Amino acid sequence: MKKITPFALAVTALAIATSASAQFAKPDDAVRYRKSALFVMQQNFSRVAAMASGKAPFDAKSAAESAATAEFAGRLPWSAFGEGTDKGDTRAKPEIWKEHAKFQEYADKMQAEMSKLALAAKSGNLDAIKTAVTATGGTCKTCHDAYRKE
Ligand code: ASC
Repeated sequence: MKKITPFALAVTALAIATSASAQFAKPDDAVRYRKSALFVMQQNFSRVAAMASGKAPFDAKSAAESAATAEFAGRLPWSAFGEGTDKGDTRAKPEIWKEHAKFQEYADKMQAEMSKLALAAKSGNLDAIKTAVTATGGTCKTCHDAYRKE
């Protein structure tokens, strides 16, 4: 068996530590990745929001599935806002890279509210879903107002 050298260990450790930011071959891929994840999240969130507002008939199973998918997709975009990905086909404002901690705080808040929405949808309680949709939508808007171009 081949000996595992300290160098190989160090390379592996570094690869694991940087995998979130190094998973993209080029900046355009990071932009596409985060936009795709946000689109999947938005499509699923909107489906639940339409039920909450009465624009679509309430279907508990569909609401639970959509909210769970939105919750999962909502975890994905944030690792794709690494250094050097502020250019290209993006509406992301440069402030994101200057105030990264605040941006991440908004992202965390959205994920926390989206998790509550997924729980509410799993419970099938439409009133709880309505409350959670409003809270989650508020976190979307807060971040867009600060960090998304028109
Ligand atoms: C959506 C969507 C958003 C948020 C936001 C909530 O469905 O596309 O960006 O909700 O409008 O205020």
